[in-house]
Amino acid sequence: KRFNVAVVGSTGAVGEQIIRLLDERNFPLHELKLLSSARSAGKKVRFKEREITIEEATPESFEGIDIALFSAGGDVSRELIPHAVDHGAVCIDNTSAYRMDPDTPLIVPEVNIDKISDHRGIIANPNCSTIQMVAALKPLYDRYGISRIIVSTYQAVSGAGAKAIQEMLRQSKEVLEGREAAPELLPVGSLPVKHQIAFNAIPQIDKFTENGFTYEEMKMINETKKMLDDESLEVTATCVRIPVVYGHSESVYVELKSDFDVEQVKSLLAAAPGIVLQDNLQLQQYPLATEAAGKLDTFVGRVRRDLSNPRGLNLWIVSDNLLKGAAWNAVQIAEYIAIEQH
Ligand code: 11C
Repeated sequence: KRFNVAVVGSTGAVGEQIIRLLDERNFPLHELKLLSSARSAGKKVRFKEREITIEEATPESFEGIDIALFSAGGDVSRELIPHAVDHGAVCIDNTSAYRMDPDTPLIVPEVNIDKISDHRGIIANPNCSTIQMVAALKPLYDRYGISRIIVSTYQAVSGAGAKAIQEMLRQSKEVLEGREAAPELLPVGSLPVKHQIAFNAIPQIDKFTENGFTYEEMKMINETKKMLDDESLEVTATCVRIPVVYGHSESVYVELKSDFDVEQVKSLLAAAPGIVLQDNLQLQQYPLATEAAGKLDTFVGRVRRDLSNPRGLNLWIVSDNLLKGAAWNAVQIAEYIAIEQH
């Protein structure tokens, strides 16, 4: 079977990667429809020796579509996904709109592919910083159990979109030329106060919720519990934006429920699907955002036992936030749907 696929948000940082992956991985396509806001409609995109003209996404765009991949922001998803579902499409949503909806499975294939069929037309793709963390922790969760996770993130500007990349590069140039860096977008486009990202670290990703955590931090907490199907899991997160273009890095401390052997932990990680262990201290080998950029895997290193808690484990987890953190996880889900419906 070949599928009619729509990509909503075709010109965005994630949409572009989705289109590239569908092409490179030879997804069984019948027709590919590229959709966007009215502003980008009319642009042409090269796809397998031909050009596809981007069309404006409307409720009628989804007639005849089998699979629709959304990455145009939560508001667009909330508005258009119900129409796409009415037209019979299975929607893979890359925004936070439906992630915590009890009827919507939240899927990282390496973690909970068994839940992929439990949908009513919508499958949610988790937040980028959550995806790479749960992908790496799942083999440890299954083998030892996890009682507590403490994560601090070092997140790339591309997570905030193509404009944030430009802002970081522009500010870096301004600082290097001895001028004042003019913040225009980060930390959050819609909020009035802006901070310099060049040569800086901003401990705010997304807006603040009432409890003092940001939405990004709450996504890591809530989505992790949902995917591991464990409300008793204790999770705390501090999410920080740093001047890196591609690749989120995470310092993760976990408390395991049973005794572990560090070498066995490394073996489990090395054998886990989608995980690459990079941990050789003699060679100063550990995951780096510059090396993870452009790759589909999640990289784990600096694996070591905590000095005060023998069941505490420290890890450094890095992945390309636009790929495993977004486009690749979504295309992987689409590939599973294609196999299922074959
Ligand atoms: C960031 N994690 O790095 C965000 C981007 O809920 O899909 C992804 C937001 C989301 O800014």
